[in-house]
This record gives sequence, C-alpha cells and structure tokens, in this order.
Amino acid sequence: MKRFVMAALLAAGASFAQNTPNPNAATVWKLATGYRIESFHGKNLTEFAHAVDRATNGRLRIELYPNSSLAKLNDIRTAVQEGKAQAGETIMSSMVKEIPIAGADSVPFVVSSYSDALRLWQVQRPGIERAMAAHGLKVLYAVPWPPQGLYSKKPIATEMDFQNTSMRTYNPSTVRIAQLLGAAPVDVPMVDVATALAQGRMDNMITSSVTGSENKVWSHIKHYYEINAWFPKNIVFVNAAAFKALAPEMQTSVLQASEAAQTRGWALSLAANLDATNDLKNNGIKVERIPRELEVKLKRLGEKFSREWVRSVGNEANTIFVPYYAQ
Ligand code: PCA
Repeated sequence: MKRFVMAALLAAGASFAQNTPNPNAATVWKLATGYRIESFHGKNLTEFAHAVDRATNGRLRIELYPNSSLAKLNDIRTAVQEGKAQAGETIMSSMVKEIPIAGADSVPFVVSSYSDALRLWQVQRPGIERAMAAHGLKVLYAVPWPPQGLYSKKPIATEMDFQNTSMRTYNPSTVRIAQLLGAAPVDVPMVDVATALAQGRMDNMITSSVTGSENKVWSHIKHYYEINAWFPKNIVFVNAAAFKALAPEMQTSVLQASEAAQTRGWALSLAANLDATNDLKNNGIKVERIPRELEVKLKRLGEKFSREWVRSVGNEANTIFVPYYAQ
C-alpha cells in the first residue's frame, strides 16, 4: 500500500513538473545576422550574447545564426517581426523601404568621422526607435562599419572611368550612387564578393577596408581610394513581445549588455579599420586619394543624392539633418 501511495505521489509530481513552467528554465532567443561571425560585428555579437548569459545566470541564452543562415540579410527585419527569429542584426539602410529615415547614414559625404557618425546616430535613434516600435521591434544597439571607400580594378582618374563598368551594390543607396556615376549596379551580398570578383561580375565597389580585406579582393582589385563617403551602421534589435516577456531584471540586463556592446562595437570598428587598411596595403593594393577634381564632382553628386533623399523622406529627414548640422 505504502509503495502504491509513493508511486502515485511520484506520478503526480511528474505531471505537476510537466504542466508548470519551470521559472529557472532558460529562454532561448535566436539572433539572425547576414554577416560572418569572425568579423568585428560578429565578435561583438558573440560577446553580447556571453554578457547576457552571465548577467542572467544563463536564464536568457542568445543563439547566433550568422551568414544569413536563418534569414537573408534583407529579410531579417521581417523574420524578427514575425517571430521566426527573436532577434536580428541587419544593415540599417536595408530597411529604407519601410523606414525611410534608416537611410540617413548612407547619404554620401554627410559624415566623415566616427564622432560625426555617433552624433548622427544620436539624432537618428529616436525616430528609428519609434518606427521600429510601430513594427513590433525594439532597438538594442547600432555599430558602424568603417568609412566607405572606392575599390576599383582600374585606376579612377575622372568620372568617365565609371562608364561601362559594373559596380557592386549592397543596398538601395548604393544602387542609386552607381546609377549617378554611370555604372551598372550589380547586387552582391558581402559574403559573395570574392566569388563575384572571380567570376568577373564586378569592376568596382564602394565599401569598407574591412570588407575588402575579409574578401581578399587583392587578387583582382589593385586600387582603393579613401573617399570616406559614409558610415553605414548595423542595427541589432529584438521582437518587442519577446523582450516584454522577460522578467524586468532580465530586461535590464539585456539593455545594459546592449549599451556595453554599442560602446565596444564603435571601438572595434575603428581598430578593425586600421588593421584592414594595413592588410590591403600589405597585399599590394594602392591605398590613395582620388584626384581633387573628381573629389569635387563626387561631392556634388553626393549633394544631388542628399536632395533626392530629403525629398523622398519628407519632413522627417529634417528631424535628423537639422539638429545634426546645428551641433
Ligand atoms: N560592408 C558591408 C556593408 C558596409 C561594409 O563596409 C558590405 O559591403 O556589404
């Protein structure tokens, strides 16, 4: 009899354990990114996930899905919105269709240093937060890529040198810039740059020292012009409902880890730029300035782009550029 009661009690205990959520069980967030984990953005994400794990005593685990393995770079925002992933990292300017002000950091020649880039982010962030909240998303942090320079197989002396070339693009802004330069835009995701070069699908591109170095572009490209055109940012965000479902102290841990990741990420970006520029030089790429006359032309083209951008975004563009230029 005694044994029967014990067995019944154990069975009841087992079913109780199955039906009641264990308050100590870990919550798992899948974080989708379109970029490599070995890159500085990826290292920063890894450190962010560790910091969250430590701060929550393992109660929130963030699993990273790099290289567009869970969702393609341009689909990551939607994937997080729809709950396919709880969190994501994408390049902010990939969201311009739904969130026009996300394109502010790809307007050429507005920002020319990391400190300008940070000022731009400070004035851009409230609007981005509002717009992302309207899509059920919460912003965690943003980190810039190093300044965007011009890579070319052939030396570039005048704007005529872009005619009949294929320019690799990675977002709507770079497509428009290629068009304004008279080049044919070719969309190539960052992880495919080496292949596209080997296949002869592109002659030039505007991107960072880091992206050129990581893709070892020197077997095909010999010229890199530091035109410092813009500082595009990656943004890391989470599904707002998933965030709200966390206990308040875990929410605080995530926000603190995000702030630390943002600070660390900006420093990593700066350091990665120096290392990557040296790497380009050491592998035989000529790192130089473009001729003065062409620089003036490019700046003028940047102004044209900027006017188009302000017109397409409307009044919200002023909420960013007016305070940015006033400081
Ligand atoms: N690298 C990414 C985005 C900006 C950058 O520097 C790319 O080229 O796709």
